[in-house]
Amino acid sequence: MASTAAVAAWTDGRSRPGPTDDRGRDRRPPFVSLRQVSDATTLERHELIARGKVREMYEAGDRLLMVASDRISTYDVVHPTPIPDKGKVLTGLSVFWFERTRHICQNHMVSCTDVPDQVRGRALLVERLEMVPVECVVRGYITGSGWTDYRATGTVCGVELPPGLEESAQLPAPIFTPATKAADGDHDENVDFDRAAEMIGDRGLLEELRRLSIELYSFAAGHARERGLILADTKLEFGRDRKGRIVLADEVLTPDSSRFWPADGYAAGRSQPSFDKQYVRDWASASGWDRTAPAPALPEDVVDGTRRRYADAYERITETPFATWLERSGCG
Ligand code: Q0N
Repeated sequence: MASTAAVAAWTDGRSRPGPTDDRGRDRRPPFVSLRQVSDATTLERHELIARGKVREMYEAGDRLLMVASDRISTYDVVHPTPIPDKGKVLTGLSVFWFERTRHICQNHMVSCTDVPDQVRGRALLVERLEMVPVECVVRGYITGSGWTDYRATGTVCGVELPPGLEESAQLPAPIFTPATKAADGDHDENVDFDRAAEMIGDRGLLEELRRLSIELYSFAAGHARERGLILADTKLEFGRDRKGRIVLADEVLTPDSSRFWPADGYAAGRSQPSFDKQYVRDWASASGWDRTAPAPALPEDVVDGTRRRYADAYERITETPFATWLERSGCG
């Protein structure tokens, strides 16, 4: 895990000059250090085993504790200002999907209540697995790195697509486009099926993961579409338990692992606004930030607007008040 690099990315000093006003004053919002970010969690009684940009994994006996923070990233850089409740929304959404997709695949969730008070509502106790070192991406629409690769080659991860697709177009059928962590540990690299099969050393396993991934995507995309959201794509991770069974892991079908677009106003031929982050991206672009670390602190109205969008996403997808999650997980 690239923990040092990931932490450095959001604690960097401000070495580069930023935008200035007409009298040469720095227009950037004040830099907020890591220590001021409310949820830079350290759980005293649990060993940290992995830290991502916005999540941490801790040891918990023979199990693991997966903790979602309130940190938010845009353009791959984490902002110093947390979005209150974001970690709880993402955890509540993962639990919703874990419970709704059991008929398709077993998953690693053990409990959402048997967790330390400090992280209650945004942590899950999970089964410890042997992870399959491939990110299982399913795309129903052509965007992001898929769109970049398609424009260059007419294919994505070796999957040939019809000519003449427009940006954000729906694909004739969802496609499986595996990715692996690049050498820098930070970026994902698209790979074709053969390469991914070689990396995990078991072609039959990858065929089964492709089948499960497409089934999970199709189920979730149908559910989302009935509630006014397009699920453009999603990234899934799997592992194997002690009995060798395939188990769905990580977070699932959250705005951090998937692209949700409002169906209202969707049109191919351009990029689509993200349901959750567009507010932050629009503000960040207008602020003059050049999209390199450190990311600017976010003003209160952007934080509040984004927080509302995350809660809305939870309520739209689950058709349940967000307060129900807070009560169920013991925060209420
Ligand atoms: C694991 N990662 C990568 C959380 C997610 N059930 C599991 N058993 C063993 N290892 C893992 C899981 C899971 N899920 C997965 N690292 C360890 C993604 N992480 C990054 C940090 O936060």
